[in-house]
Amino acid sequence: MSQHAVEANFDGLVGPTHNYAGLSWGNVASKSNVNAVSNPREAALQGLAKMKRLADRGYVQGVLPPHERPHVPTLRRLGFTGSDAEVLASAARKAPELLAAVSSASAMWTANAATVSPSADTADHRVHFTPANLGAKFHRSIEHVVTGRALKAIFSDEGYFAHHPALPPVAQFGDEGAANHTRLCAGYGDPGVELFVYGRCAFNDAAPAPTRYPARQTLEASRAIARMHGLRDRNRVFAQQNPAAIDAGVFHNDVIAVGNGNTLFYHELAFLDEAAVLADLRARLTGTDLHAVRVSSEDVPLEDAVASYLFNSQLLNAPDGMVLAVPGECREIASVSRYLDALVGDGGPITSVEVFDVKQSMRNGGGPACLRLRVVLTDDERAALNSGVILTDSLYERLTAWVEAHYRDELTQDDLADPMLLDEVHKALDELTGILGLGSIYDFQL
Ligand code: SUG
Repeated sequence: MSQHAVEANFDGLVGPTHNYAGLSWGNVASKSNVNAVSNPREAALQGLAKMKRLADRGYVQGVLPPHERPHVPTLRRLGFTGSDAEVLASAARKAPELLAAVSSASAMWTANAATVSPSADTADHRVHFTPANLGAKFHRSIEHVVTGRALKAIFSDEGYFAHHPALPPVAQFGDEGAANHTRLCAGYGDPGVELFVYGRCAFNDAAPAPTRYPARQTLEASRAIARMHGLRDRNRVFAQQNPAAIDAGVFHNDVIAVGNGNTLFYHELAFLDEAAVLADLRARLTGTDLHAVRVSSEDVPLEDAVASYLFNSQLLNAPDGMVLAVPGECREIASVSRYLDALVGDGGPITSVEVFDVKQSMRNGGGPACLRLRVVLTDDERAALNSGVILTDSLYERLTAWVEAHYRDELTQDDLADPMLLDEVHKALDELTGILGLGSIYDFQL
């Protein structure tokens, strides 16, 4: 039976150590901005402004907290000893690449936080969450512990919410969460089809795979999550990403496709077998017909799609159709800007475009869609969650003041070893868990 449900978007609040360390081979923006000076304050305020604009438009908007960085416990696990200040100084001297990795604010990209299956799709009719192991990159592989704690603190009612541990931390189960997962449905409360997109098959060496850049998500990981979440065959489709797209810098599927409701907006080079993906979706989607909005290479060459992050947009229901919330870079690239102008007038499902400035995040390869985790919730589930994380006018004001009080406006790689930075972060995050009503979720608090 279908219930009224909404899509809530939980954005990652950018952490105080946001920096450009060039940590993500395969992510063109991350590599090309290595060692640039970041502005954590501006980054966090850009993120909050995006959340506020969407909340003002009536969308349910939540906030997920940043993580404790630099993560000193990880440096200790890697053999650094002494006081916290000594650990930081010694890591900076002997292994600056490790200090950079444990200092990344990458938890801001909450599309990678977890895979979420709405209760309308799952066997036990609960919302299921699996934090992503993010095993492809060391700096991201340390996120799932605190992500899991935060999700449990927010969605704590076991009558409505089920939490699974991250998959085994090996490359064969590489899992990147919702960045490789999108859901198509008639209404949000109706059973839907969850599309899991993987980059390679881990247990089949003969299967096609990219040759230049890594494929982060495996078929085996996607299948395991679908099993854990209790999805039936009619509720899920597995599709392989086009290896050539990964080799062109499409490190997650959400850099080349996005779905909402009955609409899949994608580039013609997104999937290895486009026709099969569409046929599989059509065969399973009930109560509506699939709208495939296909962008050709002729209209938008793959490299323009990667540079503009056209597909890393949020596709949201609007009163008169759907709105595409795009990053500002889409208006700076001629082919993409032209395409968007034509798209809104073509009589299709996407009826408007809104531009968001998330430049600080974009320089690390994170657009509007990377910054949010979608959680479809029925009215009862929404009433059951910890509402301290839902953005209201007053929470927005408190968070803005909190950022202004605690964040620096400039951060370089050298600053990461500054013991004062660690103190600032602990103080800020301790205050934040109070503001959001999360209890203790950080190692330094436990
Ligand atoms: O995992 N960048 C992130 C960007 C994640 C984007 N998310 C989605 N597409 N959903 C990544 O590659 C770069 C950090 C640095 O280089 O400092 C980074 O981790």
